[in-house]
Order: sequence, then C-alpha cells, then structure tokens
Amino acid sequence: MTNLELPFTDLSPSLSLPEGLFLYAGAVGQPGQRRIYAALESVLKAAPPAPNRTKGGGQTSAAMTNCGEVGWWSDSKGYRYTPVNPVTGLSWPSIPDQFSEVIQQVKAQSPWPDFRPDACLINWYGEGAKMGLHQDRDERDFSQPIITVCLGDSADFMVGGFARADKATALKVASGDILIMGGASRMRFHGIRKIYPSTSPLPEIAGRYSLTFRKAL
Ligand SMILES: O=C(O)CCC(=O)C(=O)O
Repeated sequence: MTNLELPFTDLSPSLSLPEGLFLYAGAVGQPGQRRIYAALESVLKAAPPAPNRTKGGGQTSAAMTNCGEVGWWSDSKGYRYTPVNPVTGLSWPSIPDQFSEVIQQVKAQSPWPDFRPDACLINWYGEGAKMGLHQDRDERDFSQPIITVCLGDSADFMVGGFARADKATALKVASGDILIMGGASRMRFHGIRKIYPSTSPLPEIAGRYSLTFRKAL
C-alpha cells in the first residue's frame, strides 16, 4: 500500500478553512510520493501533457493531461469531458492502482466515503505557470467532491468565494498534501497563484503536478 501517514494530520491551528474544504498537509510521505510519481510517469508517456485553449482564445500556462474513463479538455469546441485524448486520438490511460489506493484511503476518512472518481485531470506547472480563478462545473453531480493530490514544487492554492470577484485567500500547498473541495465548498472559485520553483522534496520531480480526481459522468 502507498505510504500514507494515517491518520491524517490536522490542519495547523492557525488555519481555519471554510466548511467542505479540507487540507491534509503531508498526508503522503516521500515513499508514497515516489510510488505515485512512478505511476504518473507511465500516464505521461501514454498521454503527454499539453497546454489547453482558454475560452478567451489564449492558452493555459499549465500543461494538462488525464487518466480515467474520460478526461477534461478545452479547445475551440469549448470545455468538456472526452473519452478520447484529442491530441493522440486514443482513450485516456486508466487511473493507475497507485492513485486509486490513495483515493481509497482519503475518501474513507472524508465525508464522501462512496466517492468513485472516473476522471483524473493532471496539471503540470513549470516555473511561472499559474491557473486563474475558476469553478469546476463540467461534472454532472456537484454533490461529489474534487480531491487533489499535490506532487513536486509547492504552490499558492487560491480559495475564493462563489463569485469570481470575491476575495481569495492563499493556502500554501506542498508535495504530498491532499486537498478536498466538497459540500458547501464544492463550487468555490479556486486557482493557482504561483509555484515556488525548486522546492520539490523529490529531486526527480520537475515543477508541480496536481492530480485532481473527479466524478465527471
Ligand atoms: O493545481 C491545482 O491544485 C488546481 C487545479 C485546478 O484548479 C483544476 O484542475 O481545476
């Protein structure tokens, strides 16, 4: 099994998070991170990450790919989940067992023990990459959470309110941290303000990966 350090550590006492938002800092130890990264490398080989188009006609600074039954994609046709990788024309790789083991353990301790992700959007951030505030709203059932596993460099994960203009607060996330946005926080605007380059505890990981598990269908 993946070396998750269970039970999860509580949030540092200075941090008070809104209902439905959970940050499990340091949930995955370094051996677990290595195991997840080894599985991630196979996914990246089969489905190399690429920038996506934004609604405004630009492109994302994070490179994206997916594993699972469907993957999230954005191009001139809009935002959607697709069963096939539009770049390779192939099905997305399956969610590796190493990822599923982590989700299995996390969800068992969360308010969503029955969560069954069918999609994992993988974002890769190099130096200077970011992601603007947005809501995840292409999934069918908003009662299901989004669970994110962080790997590599640290980052400022921004959590806002329910309108884009609402004030957003930075949560610093590091490799091995797990974040859940569900329930009353499922539709919060969120994004990545900045990456802290070369802060990955594992030298083999360049930049930052976020593995974001969703129930899309
Ligand atoms: O990289 C992250 O942690 C955030 C990713 C995100 O907001 C998304 O994939 O919708």
